Amino acid sequence: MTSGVTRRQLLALAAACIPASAENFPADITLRIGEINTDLGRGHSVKTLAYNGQTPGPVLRMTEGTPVTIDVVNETAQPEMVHWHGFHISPEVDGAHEEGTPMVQGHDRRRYSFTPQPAGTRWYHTHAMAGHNLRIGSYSGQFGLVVVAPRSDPARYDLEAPILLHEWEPYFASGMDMDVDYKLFSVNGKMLGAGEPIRVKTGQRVLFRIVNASATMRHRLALPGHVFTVIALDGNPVPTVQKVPVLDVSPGERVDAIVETTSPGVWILGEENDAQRAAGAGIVIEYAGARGRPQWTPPPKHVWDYAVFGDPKPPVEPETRLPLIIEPGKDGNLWAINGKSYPQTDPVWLRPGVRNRLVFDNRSSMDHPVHLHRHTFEIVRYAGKPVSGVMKDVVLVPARQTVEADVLANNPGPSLFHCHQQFHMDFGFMALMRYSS
Ligand SMILES: [Cu+2]
Repeated sequence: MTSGVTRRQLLALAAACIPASAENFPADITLRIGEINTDLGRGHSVKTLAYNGQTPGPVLRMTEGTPVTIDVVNETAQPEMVHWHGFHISPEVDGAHEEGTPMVQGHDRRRYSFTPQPAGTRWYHTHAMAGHNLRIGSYSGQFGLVVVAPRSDPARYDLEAPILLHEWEPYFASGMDMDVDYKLFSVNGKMLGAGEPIRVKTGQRVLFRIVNASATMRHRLALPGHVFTVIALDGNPVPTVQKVPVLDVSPGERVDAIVETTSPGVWILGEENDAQRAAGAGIVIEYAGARGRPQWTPPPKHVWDYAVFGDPKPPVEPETRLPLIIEPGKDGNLWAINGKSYPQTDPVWLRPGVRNRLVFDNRSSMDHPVHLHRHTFEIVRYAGKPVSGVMKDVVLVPARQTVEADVLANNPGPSLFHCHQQFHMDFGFMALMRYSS
């Protein structure tokens, strides 16, 4: 009667009888938040907060539609919060306490369980407020890439290369505590020339998954001798695949770009800005057999335009329009939305099940990368020009311009909307979107 039943099968049967609600089975992924001393290279090391002893944190791989459990172990004394950026998940696990996700208290742990969707280049990062403390929040090393694999893979490539941009040693550049600048820059946690190069061979298709994990800075990247074929923005495939010489990535944004390796040599994939590149903002791309100093030549002048990746057909008309006026705040608040600063901002009421048009009216003299949690929006008008089919979760709203984006309200619950510039978010630029009944 025992024939065919192995000890392993008996153990599996026993395990299946334990209620899954208890945290008595190991999580798929464990993230430990702790302080590290990270070596950026070139004689620089910085003390920071990071996941699993490394910055960036580990690349996490999930599959669209396959449930995942993540244990977050907070080994610091302060409350922390991991946000799953670009996921359509519930507010209890999204990672914003304003939506209702519980904080992970100091020296405590919490389990996040969700079903990842949609597929694409996503990322995870702390959602803790920083205020004037430039050692915590998104100024720290708490960020990492998540690749959510589609059930069937449309992208064809030979090599995948994550590129995570970050800065270190932040300081207040002006006396007004408004302008954060940095001494050091890194790609994948290393200053240019310090880490391992990305090793390629002639004739490959390399998929760069670029994440701007900066707390405050927009970046422009180029790779001399090559062009980028942009296939996705914020992880979502674009309707029109386009070749561009420069990628422009605002805080929170992602770009998926294919590079065909047709120019043997040793090259710098780096920031267009010379001073930032000199301070570490780049990584070496090395062809097999190539020798010599990494080469850099300035890219041609290029104006980044989301619209070139769009669909030529006009956007669909929305059911409702929601104005969001962005202005400097009053009474010590730096920023306001519709005249009020967070936490006083009025909720933005989404009509459930329909296309809601968000009208970002930036009446300030600064650009703002605005981010909506738990949803994807479609850019429908950018600085006066109609666009369609470009699906994102962060959009740069330029100074004195209006940007319109449609959100299909199909993921009920409170959803945070904020500027991804940490200093703006921390000083008023945040509101909750809610579903009307
Ligand atoms: Cu902003």
